[in-house]
Amino acid sequence: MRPLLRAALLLLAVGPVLTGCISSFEVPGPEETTGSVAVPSVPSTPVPSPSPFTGTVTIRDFSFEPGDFTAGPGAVVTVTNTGTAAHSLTAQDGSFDTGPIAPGATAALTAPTQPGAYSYLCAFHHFMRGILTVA
Ligand SMILES: [Cu+2]
Repeated sequence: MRPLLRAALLLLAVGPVLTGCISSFEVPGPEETTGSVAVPSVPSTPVPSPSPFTGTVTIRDFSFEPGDFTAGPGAVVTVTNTGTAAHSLTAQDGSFDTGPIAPGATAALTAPTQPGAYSYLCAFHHFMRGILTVA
């Protein structure tokens, strides 16, 4: 490609972008005057006190990571299945159950409100086990 033609094409590509930037600086949006900061929404945990575990349990083929974890009463735990088979995170006493989680899918698990240690397993693979401690 000839250098002159190349420069002209570059100018055509960049020109509208520069114009857009300049006009947006001249006209501030109404959201800039409110002072509030939008935070990306994460499922809020209706927990009366801060929970020591606020993260995510990741299911791999075939284990929970972490298998043993602690959550606050009623805390919402995100369970992500990164494996290639469907899994679940199911309390042995039936107090919580994500139901089947398809490969690549995410489920929300609400911890029991009663403090204690809850053994859980995968309903499909009973050798996949862990303990959710509510404290
Ligand atoms: Cu499983």
